[in-house]
Amino acid sequence: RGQRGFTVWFTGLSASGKSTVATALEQHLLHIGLAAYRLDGDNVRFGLNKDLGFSEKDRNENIRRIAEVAKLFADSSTIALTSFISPYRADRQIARDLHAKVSHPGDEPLPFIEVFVDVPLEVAEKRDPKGLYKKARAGEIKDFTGISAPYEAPEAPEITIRTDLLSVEECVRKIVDYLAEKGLI
Ligand code: GGZ
Repeated sequence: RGQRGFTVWFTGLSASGKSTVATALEQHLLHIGLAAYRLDGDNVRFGLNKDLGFSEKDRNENIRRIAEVAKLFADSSTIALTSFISPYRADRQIARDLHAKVSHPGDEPLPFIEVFVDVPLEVAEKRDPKGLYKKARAGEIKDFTGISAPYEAPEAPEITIRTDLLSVEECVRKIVDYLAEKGLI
């Protein structure tokens, strides 16, 4: 049996470090010869989902489509890595349930690993690499996650990483160790 696909679903605040860790994880997986593909705002929100904004309804639809695409990648034996805020618990549950539902009779469900990129809001706000928190505080961006829109932290993520306490390499190691322990890689 060859490599099976699965989805690693990162969730966390803006500037929590999702994309940084997902990118380093992708590099690691490619380096050890596994097919991995990262979905993030840069390749999804400017293409497939360019019709969507940041209202609750649009975020629901953003995540729904991303979950469908991640599942297609996983179904093609690729490791799908998604890095979106995905602030609503119900939306992440929909993504998880979608992976549990087999597309072809007799198939195994596709594993779904939720990674909570957990940093305190103060840390993310202090990083503020794009100045978005500052704008949100000033009222120049409405519905900004953590400031004027909710972030519902996961209750039972497979993995939690603190990017303010661990290095990027240590975060990747923690995820890789989990995947190896589960026999996924
Ligand atoms: C949150 C926003 C917003 C609002 C623009 N709220 O740090 P970034 O810039 O690069 O990543 C954030 C990204 C969030 O898009 P997602 O598709 O991950 O969000 S969700 O899962 O909630 O649908 C941020 C930028 O877009 N951004 N406006 N109002 N983040």
